[in-house]
Amino acid sequence: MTSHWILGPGAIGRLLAHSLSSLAGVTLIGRRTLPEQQTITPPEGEPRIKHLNVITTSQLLANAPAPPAFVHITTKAMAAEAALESVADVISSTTPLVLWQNGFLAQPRLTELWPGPVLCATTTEGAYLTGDDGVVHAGRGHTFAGDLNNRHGELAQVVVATLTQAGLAATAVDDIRSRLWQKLAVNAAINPLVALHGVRNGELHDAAYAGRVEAVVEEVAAIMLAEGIQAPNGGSGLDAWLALVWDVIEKTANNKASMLQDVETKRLTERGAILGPLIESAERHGVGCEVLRGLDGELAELEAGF
Ligand code: KPL
Repeated sequence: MTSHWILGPGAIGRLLAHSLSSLAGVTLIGRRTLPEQQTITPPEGEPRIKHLNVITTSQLLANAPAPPAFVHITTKAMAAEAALESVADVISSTTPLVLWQNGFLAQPRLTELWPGPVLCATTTEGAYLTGDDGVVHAGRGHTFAGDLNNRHGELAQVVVATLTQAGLAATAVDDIRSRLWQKLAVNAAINPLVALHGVRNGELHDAAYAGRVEAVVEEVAAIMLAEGIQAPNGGSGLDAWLALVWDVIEKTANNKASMLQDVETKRLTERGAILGPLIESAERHGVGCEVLRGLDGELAELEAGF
């Protein structure tokens, strides 16, 4: 049986563990002890309890199981590198990694750092935790996977075939970099504003926020152009980016965005992985980014109080 290690027992990590456990050996690894009896509530149907192999990093290091065929990293962006470091001594340096982070921070760093193949995944699967022993698979989505240098297409095919067989529809792509930046653009337009104002995504339509959304998207569209990222849905320029952002806001109107959830629970946000690459790119290309810098500063101030 192929074995998959999953570093990071958050919502996506646990969804992945439940899904893959029917066809592969799965070890779910976290920093603290979690129950082995884990419940998943699928989008359709009743909650199901499963026994998962859930262990802490210290337990893994003290008594490492056979090395895995794949390591999935499902931590927050800023914790991905440390998560990999924590198991690097007990896996082969040729082990393929699959990175599931938001933004564009962990992906280029680990692609450069890790000698083995590094795939990146971006998903629209909806999932949230209900406690230490439960995850709700709130909505089915789609996962795209590929590597930043397009050198591991066959491996990406293997991974997406496994995911699809496990019930998580997935496609291998040769433009994962653009897809990660497109998701980052949407996250930058929604996450900081809802987190700072404590509102659900749909409230960004209100007159109090709509202008700020458009100001962010204006900067983001100029950065994407400079960075050579294709505008979404075959469109071009600012209008295409605005249409995408408003469409996501509409479709996720009732969502509490991930950054708002972080702020509410006084956890550090992913601003470094979402706003960081945009600001860095703007500076590199000489494009204005005062609005993005302002949001980053406001979030930094908020986080300083945690
Ligand atoms: O991906 C999201 C998030 O919450 O991080 C968005 C698109 C903003 C939906 O809530």
